[in-house]
Amino acid sequence: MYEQIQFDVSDGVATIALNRPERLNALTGQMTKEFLDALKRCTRDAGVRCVVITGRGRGFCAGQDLAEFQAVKPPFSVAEHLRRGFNRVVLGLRGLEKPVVGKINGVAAGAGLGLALACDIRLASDQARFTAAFIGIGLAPDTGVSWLLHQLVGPAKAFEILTTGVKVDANEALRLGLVNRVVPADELDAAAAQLAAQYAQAPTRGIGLTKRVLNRVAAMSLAEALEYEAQIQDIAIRTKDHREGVAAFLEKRAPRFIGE
Ligand code: LHQ
Repeated sequence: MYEQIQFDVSDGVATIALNRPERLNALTGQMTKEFLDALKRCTRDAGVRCVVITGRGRGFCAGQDLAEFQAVKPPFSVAEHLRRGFNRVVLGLRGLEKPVVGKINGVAAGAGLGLALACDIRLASDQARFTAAFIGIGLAPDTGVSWLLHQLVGPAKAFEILTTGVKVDANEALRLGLVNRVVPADELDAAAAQLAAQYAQAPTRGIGLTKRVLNRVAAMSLAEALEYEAQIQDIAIRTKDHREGVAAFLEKRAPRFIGE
């Protein structure tokens, strides 16, 4: 069904794998469309309770496919290209009310860095590298990289990463807070599978509402955030998983969350 990504759902975990390994999974128009379609399926399918984003081969994603971009004929609006493509991908990942695990198997560059940073939690192989790459071709950041990087590492480090084009290795990325965990390359599959399985049995609505809160409070005052948390808790308190969690605690047994 897809040609440039692989999409698979099993045991509540959807995996979207970018699949142009010979180009380090550089993003084409077709790949972006396929990715957006797969994300839509993840949103609609209540059986999907965790999404894993990864790349096939030795790269995670090398950003915009520069050969495809070079071949585009004028007149062409890069702003429209971004609005229709990468911006929707980033907003789709952040707006999806399910946990998104970035399984960062290799280099993440340019828009590929944006894709990695738009995931909720990142597990990186010790072979992963992170580079903004935009400045290498004379560009400013896009695909949310300015905003996401600034949030994760602060303004000074973000400026350095964006303007020097430095390649940040996996251990430095861990130190900076760009990734949550680094594992040896041959342990990445198992570590990501374990984390995804844990999320696929977690209170999905509670996680989705947590994402909603985190997305919104960044632009709020403390007083506004307190009020927004109160409103969201009013929703969370009505979920079946909340009732199950409390019941399990009182009955001194493990909870069985169903994602509702
Ligand atoms: C590629 C690419 C690639 C095509 C590796 N395209 N083939 C938005 C809107 C409009 C315009 C532009 O961009 C954007 C957003 C962006 O994403 S801007 C940033 C675009 N990306 C880059 O500038 C990164 C370019 N790639 C690299 O700097 C390196 O390939 C990295 C650092 C990612 C990896 O380096 P290596 O591990 O040394 O691999 P490599 O360079 O040998 O790449 C392997 C192959 O993949 C190679 O092809 P070949 O035929 O020689 O084996 C590359 O040409 C190809 N490839 N990135 N973005």
